[in-house]
Amino acid sequence: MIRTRLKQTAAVAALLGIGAVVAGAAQAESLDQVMKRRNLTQKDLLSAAKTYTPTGGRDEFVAFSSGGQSGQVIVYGIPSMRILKYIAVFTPEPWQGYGYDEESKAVLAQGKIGGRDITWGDTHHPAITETNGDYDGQWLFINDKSSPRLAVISLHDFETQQIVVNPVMQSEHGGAFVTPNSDYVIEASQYPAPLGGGFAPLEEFNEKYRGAVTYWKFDREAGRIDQSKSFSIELPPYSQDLSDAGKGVSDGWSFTNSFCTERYVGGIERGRPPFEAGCSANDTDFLHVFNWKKAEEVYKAGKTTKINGHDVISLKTAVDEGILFLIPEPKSPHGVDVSPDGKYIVVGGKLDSQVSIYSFEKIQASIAAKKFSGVDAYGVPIIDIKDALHKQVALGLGPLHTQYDAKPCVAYTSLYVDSQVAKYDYCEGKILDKVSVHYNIGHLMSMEGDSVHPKGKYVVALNKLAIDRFNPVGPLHPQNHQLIDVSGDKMEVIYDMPLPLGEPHYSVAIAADKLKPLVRYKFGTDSRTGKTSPVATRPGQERIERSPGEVKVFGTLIRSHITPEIVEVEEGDKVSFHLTNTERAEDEVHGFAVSGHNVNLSVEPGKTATAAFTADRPGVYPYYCTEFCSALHLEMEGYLLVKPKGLAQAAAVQTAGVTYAKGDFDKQYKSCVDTQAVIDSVVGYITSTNFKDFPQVVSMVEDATDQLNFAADARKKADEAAKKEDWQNATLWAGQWWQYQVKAADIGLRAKTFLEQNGAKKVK
Ligand code: RUQ
Ligand code: CUA
Repeated sequence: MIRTRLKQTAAVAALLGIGAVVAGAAQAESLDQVMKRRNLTQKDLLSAAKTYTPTGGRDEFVAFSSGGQSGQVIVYGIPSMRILKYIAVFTPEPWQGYGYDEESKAVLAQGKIGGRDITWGDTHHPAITETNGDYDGQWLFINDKSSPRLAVISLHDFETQQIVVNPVMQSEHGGAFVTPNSDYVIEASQYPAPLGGGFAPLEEFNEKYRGAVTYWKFDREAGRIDQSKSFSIELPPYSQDLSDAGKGVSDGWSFTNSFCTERYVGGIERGRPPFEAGCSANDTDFLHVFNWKKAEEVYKAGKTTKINGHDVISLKTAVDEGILFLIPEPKSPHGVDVSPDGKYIVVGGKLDSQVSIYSFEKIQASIAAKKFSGVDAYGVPIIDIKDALHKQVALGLGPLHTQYDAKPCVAYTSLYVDSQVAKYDYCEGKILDKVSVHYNIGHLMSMEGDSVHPKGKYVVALNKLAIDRFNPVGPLHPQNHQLIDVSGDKMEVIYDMPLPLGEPHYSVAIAADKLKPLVRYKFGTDSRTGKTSPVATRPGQERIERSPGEVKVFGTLIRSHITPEIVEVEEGDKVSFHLTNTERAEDEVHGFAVSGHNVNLSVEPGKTATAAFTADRPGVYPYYCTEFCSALHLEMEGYLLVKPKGLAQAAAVQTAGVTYAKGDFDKQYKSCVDTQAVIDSVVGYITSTNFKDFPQVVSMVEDATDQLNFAADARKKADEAAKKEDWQNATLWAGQWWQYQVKAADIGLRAKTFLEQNGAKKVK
């Protein structure tokens, strides 16, 4: 039966916050009592105060962390360390509809290798686009180490828009690293293999196996990597590792280090000592120094070989043209990080106790004087380490990665074996401080720490093991990101954040105010192309198009209904639902799930997304909205009816079992009129303020106005039915009128609260 008027008025009153008084709470605990009960020290309180972010508060920095084997990117705030989002990149993720709607399936399909779906990725190194060496907050890149690929993520909507497969490598690690204006995204291979794929026996390792470095051209206007303007350089079969682009004085150059320059091939089962023994036998490996500007000229001059349609500068050409040089670097090197001014290149050695700091000026002097100590087995000139080193600093065991501080000459290096972060002066070669972390730190991240203007303040330790830091959750432990306050002379660990999603490798943090993400999409946007979708549908234009064997549904989503609500197809039909969210209200996302068909969409305001499948099993399949979007979210539902092939036309849709009389209509009508009075008072309050100075409120008012227009329309239908004494439809339409009123009241209240909390002024 229809709700009583009393119930309805109470519901609206509750919405408007005119509720009963809550019973008095127990006496609040004092700070001292809480400290005693939870065994906290003054230092703990200080850490809490440095990281605690009160409700509604925002973070100063936003971090983008690799999600490791999850194939995603993790976004969190600093200093609160609150996780804000997982961006689906290489792996399907149903909440975002990624891999479930046709638009994102097209992005994932770009990442197929040899026609095979690769439904995960091993993400390692994110990079934010730079303008003159500063983060600009527009785009994010991340690599997949396992299947050499690179993804482009838009920071306008935090969605993955492109995946490119490396055409020559079989694995990679040294990506993604950007040049100071993001003209190129660097990706270096890891384990050598024949370039472009294909088989070669391990006996021909030295002749047929190769490494490579790819310079992916980034087209800023298009927001896409332009594969036709990208090129690679063939490299010796060393295991190339991390990379970094030069900046400032070293702009135009890039650096990639390596391990296993022994070119050792293991094979325990063949009676050979393992890779790890043979690959760490030498005292030094090679830092690769590239003149990429020169390489770009050589590529543009056409001095390349095509491999899989991709331009590759051969090793011989690279040597002849002065593009590639090698410098020894000690003991299983790992990270290579160029200083903010571009003058120094810091290399860590996993089996070393010191970092090696190379001077770009000295490297250039050796190259200019052609002062080489010899060539490697492939004829690449080698610069003597003594001629290139600025300093070596003994920091501790297992230095890996380096990040920079806002203060000149100050750097932080992770010490994997010692489980410490070392802070030091790399100009003078002096240790300044050390702090213990938990445990076995890999990368570390300072704020904008690989740009030309690092911001200091915080360093995050990205630890490889958590061991005893958190409540046990089984043998697979969470990862541990530890926040370190580096604003004073002594570094202090102030927060432990467990990360339950893959092993994060590198991460980058940007000042939050540089990010300008969208609140809603322009009407009908295909978020994966960033363009207006050809299947976007305006309200009132909803339709079902049929052709033999195919049914296309052009629908809309708005609180709290899916249009159309009933879709009938025949067994075997190819069905596609093209759904547009017509909301303008912030955060009013609708989902769309169809029982038994592996369909879930996330349709944010303005977005158009498509679910497509073959209706191959006759049956009745409810579909519904999967986001709790409104009070009648559960009623945001519909039916997909899949008729057995050849079944005669079904009868028209029956109405529900309840019948309504004039009394029901009158009750409902009265309730709507009462509700209108409440709405009018809220509207009166809002319009009496300077609400136009608050863009958020303006958009809420627009949305409420929409809802009230819908309400007026439903009221008209109720009136018309009442005139014909069709009490059934009159009552139902009056009920719908009330639904729209409730939505308007809900938004009105949100606007009112916002105005009250943000100091709106009375203007009339
Ligand atoms: S990795 S722990 Cu960057 Cu892939 Cu060093
Ligand atoms: Cu839309 Cu729930």
